[in-house]
Amino acid sequence: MKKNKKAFITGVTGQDGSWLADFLLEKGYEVYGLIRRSSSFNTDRINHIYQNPEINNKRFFLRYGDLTDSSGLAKLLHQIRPDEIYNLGAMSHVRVSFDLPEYTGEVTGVGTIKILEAMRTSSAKARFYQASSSELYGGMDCPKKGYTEKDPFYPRSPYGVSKLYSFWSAKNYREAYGLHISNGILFNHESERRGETFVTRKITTAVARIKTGRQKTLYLGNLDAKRDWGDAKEYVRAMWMMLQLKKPDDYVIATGKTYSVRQFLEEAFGYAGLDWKKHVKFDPRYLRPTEVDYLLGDASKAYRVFGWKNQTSFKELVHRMVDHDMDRVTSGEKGDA
Ligand code: NAP
Ligand code: F7E
Repeated sequence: MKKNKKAFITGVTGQDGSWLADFLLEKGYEVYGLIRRSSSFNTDRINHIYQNPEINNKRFFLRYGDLTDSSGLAKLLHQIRPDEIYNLGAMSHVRVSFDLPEYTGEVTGVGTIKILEAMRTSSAKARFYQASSSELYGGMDCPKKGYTEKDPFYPRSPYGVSKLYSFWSAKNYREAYGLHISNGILFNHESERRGETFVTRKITTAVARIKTGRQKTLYLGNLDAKRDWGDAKEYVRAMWMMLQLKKPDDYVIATGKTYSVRQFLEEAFGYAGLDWKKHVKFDPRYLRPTEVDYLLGDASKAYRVFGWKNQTSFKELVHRMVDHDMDRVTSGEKGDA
């Protein structure tokens, strides 16, 4: 009988990790997720898996660890011997990275070397996915059709700089040791599981609270920034597709369309029958010392090589998130989807 493939996911409690765990379990994988010890529960996004006795401890396993703890990572990879490793763990908030630059470097940058080293010494046959980001580009001199894998990087935050270190570490380990390592350069992707401090979910949560009389005002920073926003559920599929290729490489994953934060506001509030101008106020605390003004990605290489293409439109994504938050607020539910 053919054995199930084993996947190891760092960041399994995050937006992407949780969607990826769903996706891989559906495909028949055994999934091992790295979880940080926390004084309160942080498993909202994976409770539906964790609390399912048919899956938990049969094909889904949580293991304590941290990207700053190399010996723990090495021990886990040695025990699990995964076929695929998805390095999604990170201090992923760009604004917060200006407050915690050193910590962000430790986790989002050096953490990648720690898990790459653990892989090299104990699971060299595994395939490795590195969660790289459109923040690498920095938003300047964007080509008309969007950034491709060939465009230069110019990160504009400690988060972006840390991801740059990880991107090049992943590439270097691929070239130096012949390992199967791919970078997915993913542009912003959102969903009903997006953290509530990122702008899209902050808006859709506020729409639901304002609509039901639970909140009056939404405080935001720069409304002019433009982002290429896609659907996280589709983006985790691209991660998996990259690891199924014979040859590792780096790929942009994006929709090829860009919208401003203001346009997101118009769509989300408008969908709920509200006028955003009556509710949104400016708060300079949400500005960044250096902003990424404009992001647009060109994912034609991913389409050409493995047939990946964005399916969900901007409108569909915004409406899905508003619908979810309306349901959540009206049913008094606390956690994420
Ligand atoms: P997220 O929701 O913020 O999740 C981050 C995950 O990393 C959480 O599970 C978190 O655990 C974990 N983590 C944080 N510090 C850690 C540490 N020291 N050791 C181990 N795990 C740690 O992020 P996401 O949106 O799912 O993004 C997934 C990855 O893709 C991240 O690397 C992010 O930087 C990158 N990325 C995201 C986007 C996007 O638009 N979403 C685009 C490009 C790249 P806790 O739950 O314990 O905090
Ligand atoms: O900001 C502006 C803000 O924090 C988007 C991460 O997943 O995607 C994400 O990083 C834009 C920025 O995402 C608020 O200034 C205005 O221009 O939702 P965000 P991000 O910075 O693009 C990339 C690809 C990643 O890799 C990251 O991990 O919205 N904005 N007012 C605001 N942003 C926030 N968070 N909060 C505001 O109140």
